[in-house]
Amino acid sequence: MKYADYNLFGLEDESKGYRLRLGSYTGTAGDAMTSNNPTTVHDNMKFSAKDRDQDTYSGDCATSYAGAWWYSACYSVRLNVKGSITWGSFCNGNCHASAMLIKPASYC
Ligand SMILES: [Ca+2]
Repeated sequence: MKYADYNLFGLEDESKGYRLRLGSYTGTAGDAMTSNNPTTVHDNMKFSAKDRDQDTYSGDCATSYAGAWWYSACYSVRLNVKGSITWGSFCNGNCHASAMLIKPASYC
């Protein structure tokens, strides 16, 4: 079992496409959400769904890869795809389960 802990998990509002804003990473799984590669990064991406293509790819990542996510073009992480969980170089479709745990934080 490995983990990735981001000290901030924020989403912008609907008018900004529910853009993801992650804080600093600590963990053992690798920082796969904030890659420097613009084609696979997730931090600072808008949320795309099959009926709402907001990724940076010419095609539609959510349709091509069976699920909504904060796609770029398209991904290095997929946690909500049955039978094909992916997290960077740690697992590529061969992880058995994932969990996202989020707790409220105060802003200043
Ligand atoms: Ca697109």
